[in-house]
Amino acid sequence: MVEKLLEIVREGRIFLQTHNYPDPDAIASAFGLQQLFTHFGVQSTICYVGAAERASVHTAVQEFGITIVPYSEELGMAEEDKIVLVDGQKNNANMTDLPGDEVACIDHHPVYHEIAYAYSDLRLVGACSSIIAEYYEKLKLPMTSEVATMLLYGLQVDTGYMTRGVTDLDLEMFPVLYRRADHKRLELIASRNLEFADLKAFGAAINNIKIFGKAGFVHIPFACPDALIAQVADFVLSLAEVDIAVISSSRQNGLKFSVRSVLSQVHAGNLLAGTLPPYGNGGGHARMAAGFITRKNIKESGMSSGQLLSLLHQSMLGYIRKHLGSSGT
Ligand SMILES: [Mn+2]
Repeated sequence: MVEKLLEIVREGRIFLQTHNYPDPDAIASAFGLQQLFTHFGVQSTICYVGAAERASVHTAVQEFGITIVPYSEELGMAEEDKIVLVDGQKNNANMTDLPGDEVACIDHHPVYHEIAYAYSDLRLVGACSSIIAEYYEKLKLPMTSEVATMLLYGLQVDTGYMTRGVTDLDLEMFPVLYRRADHKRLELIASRNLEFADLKAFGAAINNIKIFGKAGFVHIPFACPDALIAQVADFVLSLAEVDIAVISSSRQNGLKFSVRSVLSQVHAGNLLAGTLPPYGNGGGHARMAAGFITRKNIKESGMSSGQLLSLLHQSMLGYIRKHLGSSGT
């Protein structure tokens, strides 16, 4: 019950930590929760690691005056400070371990590391925004148009405009948010989800794509933020020939993966969880997943990142073929 969470945050310094490189759902959930807390006189700081440089997030943050603080030592976060994790979980590759105490976790991703939080609300729903929206309903709190618009945006982005991973909770929260949202502002934010510089990544995708049966593999030979890789993955998936998209991007600290699947036989999360170890790890939903291999692990593999990548593509293809049966690729 959310009442328990309110009890936990009543005392101490409260941080709402989103996953690294927060996306619209992460920002919306943190913002919604921050505003919910203020109804009970609880002040909190939204923080994250990485950058929130994406246009989609940037425009929303500016439009609604949301204060999000990139983590730095200047925040003076201490061990006794309380962290509420939002849209991600402790020990995930995309959730940096900050000095504070992770007392709570609200997330919609599968659980890969069992952690005992004082409060946890982990549900496999389409968006974390839906969980936060339900808190307002349960507590019978008024929701501002800013919060409703952001939560609706988060719900729409994470579910591909209600086309993937949609659960009953998402369906229940959609009209609640829809009626309260400011659709003019939502349209403005949603219309700015790409930047000129992003076209380079789409260009690389167009030049480098390899298609085997229903699977499309793209390697982007430079660093891309998570959200951009996800957008490239959606773009590749939109090809008529492709039902499973595997995108990777070379980063200074390793290799980042994003997978999309519209085939029920191929679970995107299991595909990464089943092929990246022992070099790296990954996981996620049936329809979308992410993974990472550190630079250190690439080195220890004794292979170049190109060699490792083609090995992984082979094993992913093997995995896909096995799960599609002979009718597949
Ligand atoms: Mn999310």
